[in-house]
Amino acid sequence: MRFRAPAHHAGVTSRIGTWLGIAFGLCFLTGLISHGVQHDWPWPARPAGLYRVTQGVHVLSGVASIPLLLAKLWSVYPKLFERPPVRNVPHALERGSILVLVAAAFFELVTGLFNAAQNYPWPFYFPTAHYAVAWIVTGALLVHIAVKIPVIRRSLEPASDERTILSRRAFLRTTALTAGVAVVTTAGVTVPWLRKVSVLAWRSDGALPVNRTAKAANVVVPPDWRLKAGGKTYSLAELRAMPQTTVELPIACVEGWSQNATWTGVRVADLVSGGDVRVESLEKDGLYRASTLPEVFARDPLTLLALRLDGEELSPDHGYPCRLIAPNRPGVLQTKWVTSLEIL
Ligand SMILES: Nc1nc2c(c(=O)[nH]1)N[C@H]1C(S)=C(S)[C@@H](COP(=O)(O)O)O[C@H]1N2
Ligand SMILES: [Mo]
Repeated sequence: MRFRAPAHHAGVTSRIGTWLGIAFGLCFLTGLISHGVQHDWPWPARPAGLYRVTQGVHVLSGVASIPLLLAKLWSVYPKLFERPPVRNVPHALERGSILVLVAAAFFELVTGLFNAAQNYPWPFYFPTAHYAVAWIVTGALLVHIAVKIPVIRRSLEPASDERTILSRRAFLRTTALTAGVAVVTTAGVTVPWLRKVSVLAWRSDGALPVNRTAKAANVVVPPDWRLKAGGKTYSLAELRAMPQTTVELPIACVEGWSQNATWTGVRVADLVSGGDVRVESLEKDGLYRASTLPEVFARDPLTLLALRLDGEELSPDHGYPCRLIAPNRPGVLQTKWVTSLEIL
């Protein structure tokens, strides 16, 4: 029998495969939630911080998957270069499905990482491509698991030789540790108490990040600015004179960062009521210039047209003169520079 390095043993591959399967499963489900929330699938307004948690899990399970996928490939790599490359039709199908799985999985992890860094060095629209390929990964993964169940079963039986067991364990431990370190060093983007140890976390200096500045969005507030809401118009002074509510709510960006802040302003329910609300901004043609606020959100007492952030008047970059802030909603739908709220 040919010698096999412990890392290349089927037992190691199966275990790492199981971890990777769990990470991908979590990533897929939370990604599906995020897609649904942005495409008018039913989604509740409470608990207020739920989306922050699901999107945090999405980004961190993706981060954990990177070292897990690399370790998994390392553990099977002698097989990837097997000769002859194709033995028969079932073998060709199996290898083909693995090729699709690996390519699609890499595509998801790499595009996800670039998106988190707000870097888009490709011609396609990230959300559509990332969403479509997620289904390819999931489909190919289910086929792969179904095909491999007998191998997985056999390989998870205890090994007999003590030395092999120890070196396999060492490889598994290193893999788990690497995945853990990857998560802990980035989790500060969304988990406040990890901010200090998250040396690789992007956007974790404690201040509320700005995703699109007023300048980038080409927003200029005209001197005669008025809010149109429910068939009436309001000046900023009139909005300030209305009953004010203060809430603590996060911005949970789809790109992975999230951060709590204290918002003060007028309840949306005091301005419009009786249906889903279209929120329009001063922005002329950005992708996120407007959003739809489903009725359950519009009548929630936590949903505000905010005029103040952390006790100060909103800065231009955070949405002056007023911006939407609602519970349990992705950052991309928390429209800044609002000009009108109209019932659809
Ligand atoms: N009009 C408008 N509103 C917008 C955006 C935008 O591009 N245009 N970006 C959104 C995104 S992606 C996020 S994460 C939040 C960020 O809010 P902040 O910049 O105040 O932190 O604003 C949202 N509101
Ligand atoms: Mo965002």
